[in-house]
Amino acid sequence: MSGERWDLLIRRARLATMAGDGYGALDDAALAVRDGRIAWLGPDRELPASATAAEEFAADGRWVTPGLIDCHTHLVYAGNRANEFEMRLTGATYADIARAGGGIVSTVKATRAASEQTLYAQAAPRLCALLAEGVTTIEIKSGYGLAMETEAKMLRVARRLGREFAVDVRTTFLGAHALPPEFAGRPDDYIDAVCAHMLPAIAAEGLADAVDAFCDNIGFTPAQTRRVFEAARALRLPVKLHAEQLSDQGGAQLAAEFGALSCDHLEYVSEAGVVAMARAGTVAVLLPGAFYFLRETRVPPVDLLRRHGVAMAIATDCNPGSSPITSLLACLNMACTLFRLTPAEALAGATRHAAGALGLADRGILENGRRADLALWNIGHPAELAYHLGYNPLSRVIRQGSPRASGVALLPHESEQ
Ligand code: DI6
Ligand code: FE
Repeated sequence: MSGERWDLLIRRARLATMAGDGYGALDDAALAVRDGRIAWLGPDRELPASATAAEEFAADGRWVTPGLIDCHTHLVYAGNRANEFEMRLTGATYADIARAGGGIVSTVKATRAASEQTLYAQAAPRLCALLAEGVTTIEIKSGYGLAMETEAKMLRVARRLGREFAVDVRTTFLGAHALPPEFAGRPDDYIDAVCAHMLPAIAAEGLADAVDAFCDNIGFTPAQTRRVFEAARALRLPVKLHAEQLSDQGGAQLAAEFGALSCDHLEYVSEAGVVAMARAGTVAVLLPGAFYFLRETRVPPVDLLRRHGVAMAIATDCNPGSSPITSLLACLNMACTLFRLTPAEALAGATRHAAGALGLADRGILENGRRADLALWNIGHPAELAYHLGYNPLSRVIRQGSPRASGVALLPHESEQ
């Protein structure tokens, strides 16, 4: 029998496979790729002698992890809210600013006024910052248009970013993010519009992979959220929820009832909410950047989530109001320092469990048959990915089996090889 013929073979690597608990570490390992998928991995000395590869390189002991996955972002928006940052530092709260007509609605004004090209041009550098840290899959939400055409505009920009940059973009329709000014005092009428017009049209254009809502005292009620979820279900779109960020609304139970992929934030979730998520297999997406930036004091109940076996993901929540952060590695650090995750939990949260939060079974773990989305790091131990703050040890990225170059202007490490 003739030997295997691979497209790419990486030798003398250390793998953090992220399979099972911990890092799933494999020392002195090799990993082979064929047709964009992992075709073989194991101890270097067990490589089949007859196997050949079109391209081969030695990782020289560098660590290989799954490509990072940022599973919760609002990356596409116009303008910024540095003025509100200043206001909050002199006493105003996030909720005060939102109630006074600032907050999300001020970004809505800027985003509505921006052309598609402007939105693209403002989002692209943020995306580049994330890609430079080894992100290979990113979720991007709408939610700053809050009208049919402007929500579609945001999602088209997100899709375009996915075409023009070497990254997989998953889009989420977040029409129920805030009440647009023209519906002031009429939230149920706005939810009618979301369910009857906006969502069906967005779905018909293929612009959304999932549907999200903001269920909170400054967002929408559980009853309104339920209607959005029913509309999503009718269109066979999976749901996720901004749940219990500022108060406990029972959003986690509601989302679990709809088999939600994830509940995100969760600072105020109750044990009943955690139990419901565990039963439904809903991932808890923790967003330490928003907790940090809003100077919150109530941490999500990490011990409860662990005890009930709820998978925890970590994401940037990149947005102009509560988390203007474009570093997933910084969020891994904050997940450990602020929420007391272990570095292994944090890394699993940006790989395998982030994949789960997006319903993507084909990535997030190094294993035969999974996508060959890989990040190579100049580190001595994978805990360093959560340990450093403001330092980027990325060496190179392989996406679907190919070295990443196209569309990414700033991969300084690419030339090293
Ligand atoms: N919670 C958040 O953290 C973001 N959206 C949400 O519902 C913040 C969005 C913003 O302030 O612009
Ligand atoms: Fe968010």
